[in-house]
Amino acid sequence: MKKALITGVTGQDGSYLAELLLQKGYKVYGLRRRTSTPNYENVEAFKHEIEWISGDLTDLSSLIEAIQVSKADEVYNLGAQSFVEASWPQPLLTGQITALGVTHILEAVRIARPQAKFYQASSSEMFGKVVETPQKESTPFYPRSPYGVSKVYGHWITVNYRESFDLFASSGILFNHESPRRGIEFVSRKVTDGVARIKLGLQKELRMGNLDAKRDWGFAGDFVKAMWLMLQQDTADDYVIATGELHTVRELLETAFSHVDLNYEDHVVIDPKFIRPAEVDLLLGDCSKAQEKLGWRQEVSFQEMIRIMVEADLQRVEWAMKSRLIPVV
Ligand code: NDP
Ligand code: GDR
Repeated sequence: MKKALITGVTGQDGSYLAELLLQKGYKVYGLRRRTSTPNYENVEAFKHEIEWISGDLTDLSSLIEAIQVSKADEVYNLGAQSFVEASWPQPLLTGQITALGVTHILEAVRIARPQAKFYQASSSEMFGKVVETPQKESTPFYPRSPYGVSKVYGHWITVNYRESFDLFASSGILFNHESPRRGIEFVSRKVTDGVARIKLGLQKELRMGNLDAKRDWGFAGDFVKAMWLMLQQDTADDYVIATGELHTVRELLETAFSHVDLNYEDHVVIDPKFIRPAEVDLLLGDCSKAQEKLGWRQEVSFQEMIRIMVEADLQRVEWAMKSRLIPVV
């Protein structure tokens, strides 16, 4: 039985990856950090199948212990302070987790289990300001936020450990991917949750930032398959994972609101609070390398994904109203 250790398992991607690996017959170890109220929302349905290990990406000894206990064949480093907007008010914390945290986990692998295969969750945010489009593995990085800068560090330290210590360390440069398990602050989920609340009469307006930002949005369930495929190769490498399709935030709003027969223009209010100090205007990926070498393909379209997310939020908000967890106004 193969063994995998996942950091960030309670997050969106970690939960889909854990589910995928459990289906494939892996023993899955999940690193969880201590919180006063544990949050298992994303993994609720299969949390008893996960072997939980306490640890934190800022604490090297806990990571060495996690690697020793799990004896993992595959280590997926998905843990991060992953919200771009929060990285300006919390740049040091972001750097400690999202940048230096990668060195911590790589050190744990190097010291305790150098034969393990390692996956680093790199990001299209590393491309930042448009230098070339579509963006591929060879496109130079120009990050535009403390988060993006931290991910560039995490990416290069992964490459460096591969070249210095001959570790099997691969990076997936993933473009935005969403799902009903997406954190509520990220734009897709903020919109689908807002649509559900407006449709069910809980609120009238949705306050947004830059509607002209363009992203290449895919479905998280498809993207975690690429992570697994990267660690099934004979050699470690870096791969862009994307859909190759571009949409504006405005199109995202149109798609989500029209699914419940509403017009976004009647509800959306621009709030300068959500305009970022430095914006990434356009991210569009070219994933031909992953298609050729990994045989990876996207399955869920943008429209289908937004439909799934709106439906899931309608159900969730309706249930919360019925259970009186959300007051009916
Ligand atoms: P989420 O924000 O949903 O999940 C982040 C996870 O990291 C959570 O499980 C969180 O735990 C954990 N975490 C945070 N801080 C620490 C810490 N100090 N030690 C250990 N674990 C910690 O992110 P996603 O699932 O969306 O993304 C997964 C990874 O992929 C991240 O590294 C992200 O930066 C990267 N990425 C994501 C993309 C996307 O579009 N989703 C695109 C490209 C890259 P807790 O539940 O306790 O908060
Ligand atoms: P991003 O995702 O910053 O690309 O990072 P996010 O969904 O937060 O923003 C996407 C774009 O939408 C614009 N936007 C808004 N964003 C939010 N969150 N809230 C708003 O009200 C709003 N209005 C407009 C943003 O300005 C931005 O241009 C995500 C994260 O998952 C990272 O961890 C990951 O690395 C990258 O995707 C790829």
